[in-house]
Amino acid sequence: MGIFSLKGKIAWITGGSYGIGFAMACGLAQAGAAIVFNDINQDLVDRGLAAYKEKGVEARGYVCDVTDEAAVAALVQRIEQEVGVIDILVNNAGIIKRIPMTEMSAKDFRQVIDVDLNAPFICAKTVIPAMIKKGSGKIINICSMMSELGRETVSAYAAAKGGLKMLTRNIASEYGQYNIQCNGIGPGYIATPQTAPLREKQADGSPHPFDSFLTARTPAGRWGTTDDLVGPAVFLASRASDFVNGHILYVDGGILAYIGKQP
Ligand code: NAP
Ligand code: GCO
Repeated sequence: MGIFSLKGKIAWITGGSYGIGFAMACGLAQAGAAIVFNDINQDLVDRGLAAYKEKGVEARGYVCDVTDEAAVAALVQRIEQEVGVIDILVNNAGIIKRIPMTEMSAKDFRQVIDVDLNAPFICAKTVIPAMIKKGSGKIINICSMMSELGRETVSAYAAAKGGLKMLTRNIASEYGQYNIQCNGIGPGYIATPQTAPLREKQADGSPHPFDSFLTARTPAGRWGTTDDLVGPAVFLASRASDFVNGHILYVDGGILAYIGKQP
């Protein structure tokens, strides 16, 4: 089997009904992995199952709120009974609330931290013991441009994704000795439902100001697509990355390298 083969591996993608998680899961399946995903309600899980089936991917879907530690523990136990030990965890589930910080409630701030940072901690701590017993494991945390940069209205999200970068490095530090690699993928701006508000056409049909700004700020001159994340996910899930640990792989078309076009 090639170094990118995932044949015989079981991959759990959190929040994998659509968007980035769905695309990465399909890529991992194409590389040979068995796919397990969860989402927050049965409707989303059913939507995901139908979408995977349409892609020819035999996925198993479960309802689970990844912020609920007991529910995650029960889900992992069920996956281990019904499918097997999880080899690859992709902490993909995430939310964003775009609110100016001084207008954001502590409740809203905590909710973003809960999903985007506490949940990856919960899921990782739940799968690691079996990975240690198995003698190997891959954890991929979906970070963000906001793991490195700030911008107006995304204080909670940036705090969470910045924390997720350091959680990634700490898991790599603490569990690398057990042949567990924990890395991050930092997508740039990707066209998914989460960023749809930033791409909405204006009333006069002109592009959203952020859309124009972002495209000019990206050397690739375009928004990313979910397919742009598939190769990086397969790489970090495969033995091709067995000596890569604690690394955040930015898939951003060059945004982080670029000062921006002179007006
Ligand atoms: P998305 O379209 O909003 O999908 C996120 C998925 O996670 C949805 O299915 C969502 O379900 C699910 N989810 C949310 N909270 C959950 C919970 N408590 N338990 C279980 N599932 C939950 O987002 P996306 O654009 O695909 O992004 C996926 C990941 O990439 C996120 O971590 C995001 O922060 C990150 N990211 C996105 C971009 C981008 O430009 N799109 C760039 C960098 C990083 P619901 O439909 O119920 O919310
Ligand atoms: C925003 C966007 C970004 C993207 C992504 C960038 O409002 O700035 O939603 O945060 O989701 O995280 O990498």
